[in-house]
Amino acid sequence: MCGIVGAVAERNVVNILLEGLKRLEYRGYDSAGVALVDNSQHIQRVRAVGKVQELVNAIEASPVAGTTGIAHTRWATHGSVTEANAHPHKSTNIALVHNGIIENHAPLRDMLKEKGYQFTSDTDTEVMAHLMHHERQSSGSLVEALQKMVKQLDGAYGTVMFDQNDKDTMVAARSGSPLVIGLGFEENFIASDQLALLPVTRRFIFLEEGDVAEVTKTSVRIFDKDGNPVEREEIESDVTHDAGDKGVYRHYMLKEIFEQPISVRNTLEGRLANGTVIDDAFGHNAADVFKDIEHVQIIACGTSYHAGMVARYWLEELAGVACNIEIASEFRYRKSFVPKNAMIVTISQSGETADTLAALRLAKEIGYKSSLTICNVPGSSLVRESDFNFMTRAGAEIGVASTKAFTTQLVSLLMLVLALGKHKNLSAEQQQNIVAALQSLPNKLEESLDLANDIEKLAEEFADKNHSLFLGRGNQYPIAMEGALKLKEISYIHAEAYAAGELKHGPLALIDAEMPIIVVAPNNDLLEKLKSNVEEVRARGGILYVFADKDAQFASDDTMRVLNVSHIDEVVAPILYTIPLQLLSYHVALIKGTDVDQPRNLAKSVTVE
Ligand code: HGA
Repeated sequence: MCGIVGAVAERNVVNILLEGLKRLEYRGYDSAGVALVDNSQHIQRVRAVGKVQELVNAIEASPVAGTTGIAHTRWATHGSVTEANAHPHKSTNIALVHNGIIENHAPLRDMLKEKGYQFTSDTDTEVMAHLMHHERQSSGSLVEALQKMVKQLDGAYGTVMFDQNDKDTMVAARSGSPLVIGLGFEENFIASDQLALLPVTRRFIFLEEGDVAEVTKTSVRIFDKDGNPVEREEIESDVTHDAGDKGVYRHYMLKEIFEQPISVRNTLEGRLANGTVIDDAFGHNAADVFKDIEHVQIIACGTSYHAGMVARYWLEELAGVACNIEIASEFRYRKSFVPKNAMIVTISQSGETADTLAALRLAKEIGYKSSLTICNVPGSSLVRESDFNFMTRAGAEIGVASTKAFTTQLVSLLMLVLALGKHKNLSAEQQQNIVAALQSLPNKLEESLDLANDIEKLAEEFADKNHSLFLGRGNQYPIAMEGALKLKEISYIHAEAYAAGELKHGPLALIDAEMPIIVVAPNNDLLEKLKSNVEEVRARGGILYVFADKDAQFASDDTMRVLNVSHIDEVVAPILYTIPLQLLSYHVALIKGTDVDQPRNLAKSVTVE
């Protein structure tokens, strides 16, 4: 999603801004821009459609410089992808960037037009620039104007701006979209993600909901939502931008697929002892709260939702804890029943997913007893707003299509099953078995990566297809869903997933030789049922690609290609079977020549609803 970088310094900040934007590229965007001011007190603005490199090229062709500047990568929500709609937006002396959506932009636009303001874009954001200009006329300072301006907004914003007539000051406001201030020596910064500022500082202040800030070279003043001056804690970040380099890999996605054995080791590290998960792994005193939990409500979107679906099978079957799962964008807009002693569990790679964050806030309001987030980004909004957090430790994930974030979410959720189950149905022996299965996982994941060459060959048969069907049963059904999502995301092939038992209730009508059917078939209690479903497909001329346990006794023939996956304890099988499906999508996309790391229309961290 959109990214923001801002700087106020003695030196020319243009390269700091451009480097910051490059570090935010992984989030996905469609256009980019910068606005700067220097002693001439005139806003210099450059915007370009496409990659940050297009903006860099434009600046090389006609250089701009300034000691104060703001920059933005846009992922359009209102108004098409054009240079005129790219941020920063201007209103005479004001330049402004914005992440989020202003819901009352239409009436504000009408009101501002009546006052004589002329609009040059179709964005919701431009109303903020003009409104800011309007309020500036009657305010003693820029920050006062911003405080008056945000009171008139409905919707979500992380916004940063400057006034060419007050050139050493940036002001910013946060409501529903994250912002972090980076502290330097006689220079200060602001960004929507700390990764953007790691080359210039490690000292950060995270703005809280409703905060308004004024940032100069030597000072930071923050006001809360009621306008009171507040101190926010300064944090020394230990985040590393290890993902800056693709190494030997052609794409970040492939690198991240191959990193999974290490990522999973990191997720497990220091959290298992004496045959179970250590009590404080979920936070100090987590066990005191967890022992009374009778119901878990999982909230997530996209890939994280699929991780949550697997967790529902585990929690009910192993821990004996009732579990519901719902997509965040649905949960947040309906009245739901709050069960007794219920905990809300949110899952998000970025910790900034707008719908998930809104769902968490709603859950707290309507009476959930406690909250836990499973998240990959320390210090993110979900982490800060939840009672407990469990970091997945996948490392920065740059590929837009999630891979290692998903498998580490699954590992984290299985550890949650241990943490809750030890107070419920899970015997010491079962806990030990799960721990042993988890510990065996990194090596098994390494073995499964050896399938890459076979899968590359198999992918050739997919590349000219327009549709595909993924089948699984039990806790492999969500893995089939995740496999279908991956294929859609990066190869643009229409892919659907079905619980295999549902085939005869409709989708069998679709089967023909042009519709590859992908089946995940571990050797479990449901194997015989799954084999019957496979036969139903074969009887109708379908071509099958089966990822099967080597003891499951599937044999390749004219209508069925079988790839054997190492045998693994059933409880962690969903994690293992994810890998071949990721590899399949990757290789199909490669053959199709799509943009694997930044698929069209998609963004990494979905900070708008
Ligand atoms: N609504 C603004 C900003 C969009 C955004 O934050 N995307 O992540 C626009 O459409 O320009």
